[in-house]
Amino acid sequence: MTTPLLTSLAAPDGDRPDAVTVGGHRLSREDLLGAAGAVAARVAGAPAVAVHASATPETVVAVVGALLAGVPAVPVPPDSGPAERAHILRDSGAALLLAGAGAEVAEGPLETVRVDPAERAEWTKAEPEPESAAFVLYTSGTTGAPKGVVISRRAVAADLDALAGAWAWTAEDTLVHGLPLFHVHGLVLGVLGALRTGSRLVHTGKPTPAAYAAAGGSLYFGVPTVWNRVVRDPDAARALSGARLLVSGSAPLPAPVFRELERLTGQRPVERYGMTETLITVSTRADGERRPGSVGVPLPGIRTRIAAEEGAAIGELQLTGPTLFDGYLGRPEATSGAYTEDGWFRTGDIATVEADGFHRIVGRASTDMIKSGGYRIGAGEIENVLLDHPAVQEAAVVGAPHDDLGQQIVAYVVAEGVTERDLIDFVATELSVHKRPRVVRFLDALPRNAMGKPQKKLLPPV
Ligand code: MCA
Ligand code: AMP
Repeated sequence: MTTPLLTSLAAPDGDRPDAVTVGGHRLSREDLLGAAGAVAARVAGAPAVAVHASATPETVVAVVGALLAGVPAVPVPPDSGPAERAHILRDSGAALLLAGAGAEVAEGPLETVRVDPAERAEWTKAEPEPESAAFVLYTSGTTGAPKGVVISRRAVAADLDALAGAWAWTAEDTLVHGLPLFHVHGLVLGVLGALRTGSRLVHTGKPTPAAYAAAGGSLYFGVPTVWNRVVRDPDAARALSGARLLVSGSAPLPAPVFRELERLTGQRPVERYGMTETLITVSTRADGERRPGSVGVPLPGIRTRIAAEEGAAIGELQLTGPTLFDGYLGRPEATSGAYTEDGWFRTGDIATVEADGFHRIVGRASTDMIKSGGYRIGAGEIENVLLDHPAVQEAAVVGAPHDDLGQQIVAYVVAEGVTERDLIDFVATELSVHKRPRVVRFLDALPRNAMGKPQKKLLPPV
């Protein structure tokens, strides 16, 4: 039986002044609970609350405050462009926007409530039902605008407990990372995981090799791009030799980066696999073997299967278990489409399972889902913005292999009287900065099949 999400949040005896450090600002657990209590009092009863999710202590206080009050938190990427932001605020049904005093928040439809980490108020109400929503996290599909993924308190608690077991993650640890606070990786694992296990948290603001090296942690989280940058800075990498566990996830960790990490730090990184919709479901373990290119075994409670053609060993990875989401907000058809008839979640990832149960993720079923720097980006969302530009007649967006980012966003367009820079900047005016194409290629026409459907596989290489 999973304990409620926030039960272990209260300050233990001998509360540390630096239980949570974000960008150099320190909070004890008592500080955090007091400030979050003040937020809870303000937001209680709201259907949902948006959070301007910059990498600041205010974001941590806002999210914990919403969780105390039982109000689903909707993190809004702080760099999101107007179209994306307006969509998230409207679609989520959020009644308020929480932001730090110093945050520049664009005028919008919602009242902005300023969060002050120095405020104190006691919150004494009972913990909300485990089945109630903790978060609505917006994530891209292959087409259209991002969908709100509803995640229950029970799913979060179950996932964090499973990970704590797999990684031997305890209150003795100091977790270090600098990932964004609006996704599962940085926010759910990287903040709530530290709070639930009781470990200290050092958020470095940005996930730079120098900041990781200086933080002196025992447990480090990074996306493969972060680990790639760490191994390119051998002094920073060597400074991590004393850590207990280096964990990679959100995208495939290239085998050469795995080996370089081992050479420079003396440790083989733990790789784990997850999705916004499922949380983390498969991982190598602190007490188990870690292999390059392998994400390990299902966490306790998770069942996996490969939906392969008769006789084939490779196919779509499908899952069931207690960490799965409750559906896409307001989209019953998209939700049911994400499941098989017999109730398994279709990840859209292509995988294979070795004889000893180790899982390898070998690709995505759809070329329209891009992973760049660990960010999930839908090709369709960018194509729609490009097509809104008056000079663009046709657009096809793909993820092309990239040494540092895993994939980079490349847009192929049929357009006249416009430059590459114009189009990159145009996308950035509507969507998050990381959704900008890195490269724009101009074509006379998109390759199409006999039915007139664009053929992305026939696009010329970058
Ligand atoms: C970027 N830049 C550009 C362009 N794109 N400039 C001109 N044109 C462009 N098209 C700028 C950036 O704004 C930045 O500028 C500079 O170039 C470098 O950008 P970049 O190479 O992207 O590096 P970065 O800004 O240092 O970011 C790398 C990063 C970041 C830190 C690894 O991608 C990141 O935080 N990724 C984490 C994503 C994540 O948390 N995903 C988890 C999803 P300037 O330097 O001026 O800012 S959750 C998930 O996946 C599941 C559940 C799971 O399994 O975890
Ligand atoms: P997101 O919803 O942003 O969390 O992205 C989920 C996707 O990230 C998955 O469907 C996978 O394609 C990818 N992913 C996450 N972790 C890994 C990993 N360790 N190896 C390969 N792909 C991963």
